[in-house]
Amino acid sequence: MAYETILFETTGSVAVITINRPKAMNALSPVVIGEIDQAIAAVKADDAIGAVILTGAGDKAFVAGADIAAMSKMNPLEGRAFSRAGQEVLFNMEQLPKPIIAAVNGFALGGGCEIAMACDFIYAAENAKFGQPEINLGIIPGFGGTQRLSRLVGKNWAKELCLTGALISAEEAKAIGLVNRVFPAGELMDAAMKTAKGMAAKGKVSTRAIKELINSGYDMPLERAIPMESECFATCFASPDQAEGMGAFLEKRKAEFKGGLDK
Ligand code: CO8
Repeated sequence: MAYETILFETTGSVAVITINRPKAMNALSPVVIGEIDQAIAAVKADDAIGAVILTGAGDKAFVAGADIAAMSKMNPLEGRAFSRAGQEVLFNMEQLPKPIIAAVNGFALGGGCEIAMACDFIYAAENAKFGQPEINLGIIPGFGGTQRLSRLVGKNWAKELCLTGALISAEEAKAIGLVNRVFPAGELMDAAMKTAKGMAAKGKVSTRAIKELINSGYDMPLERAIPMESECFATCFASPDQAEGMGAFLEKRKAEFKGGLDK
């Protein structure tokens, strides 16, 4: 598949999607959004890929937001269509049965922070900056920022970031729970790749179940969410990975998970 605004590469079982508009700080235009969606669909369809890294080209920006030049010409209906299209892509990322790491290598602002939050977790370079500065443009976050941010860091931090438009450092983002780990810039991709490879080698049925359970159970009352875990736990016993994982433990060898994943 030929892409115009992203790079799509695979290293063994890991796909790396790089948003590639460094001159525009990797801003998300409608074309970028569409191409990320195509790349996610390609990952979903490819059984050889077990994990994804999403990053930005260059050393300044992960994604500095939705494309302000493109948005400046939108009427309300186009604005809503753009917002909905972006939100659908982020849902597709969340529902992908394979883990996605956001490797944030610079500015992750507005839509950039939002797309990072739709990944399963965020690794950041020391120079990364996070923020929801839409309020400075007379708009609000439109790719889920008011919702995912508060779920990740709590209502008070979400309000401070969205209402002030202030940027925070990678270390501050880690302290409030937005970022999992911070690395020197030159070590970010190697660290993300190591974690992605490790996750890609796990059983696909267990990986899918864990991602689905944590995402969908998060907003549910515990008494409804916990039984879902039992059902998924039971399903794991239908996968060859369960026999392999437990067999390998008992035989004191490393498990080799080969179970498939129905799409
Ligand atoms: N969109 C388009 N172009 C951008 C963007 C952007 N978000 N960010 C940077 N650029 C461009 C600049 O215009 C500039 O282009 P040129 O060289 O042609 O003048 C180039 O990238 C380099 O940028 P700067 O010269 O500004 O570089 P600095 O290092 O001085 O500053 C910053 C970097 C701090 C990242 C600065 O560029 C900035 O503040 N960018 C805007 C950040 C922002 O406000 N982001 C939020 C956008 S709104 C949004 O994301 C809403 C999401 C939901 C949408 C819902 C749909 C309706």
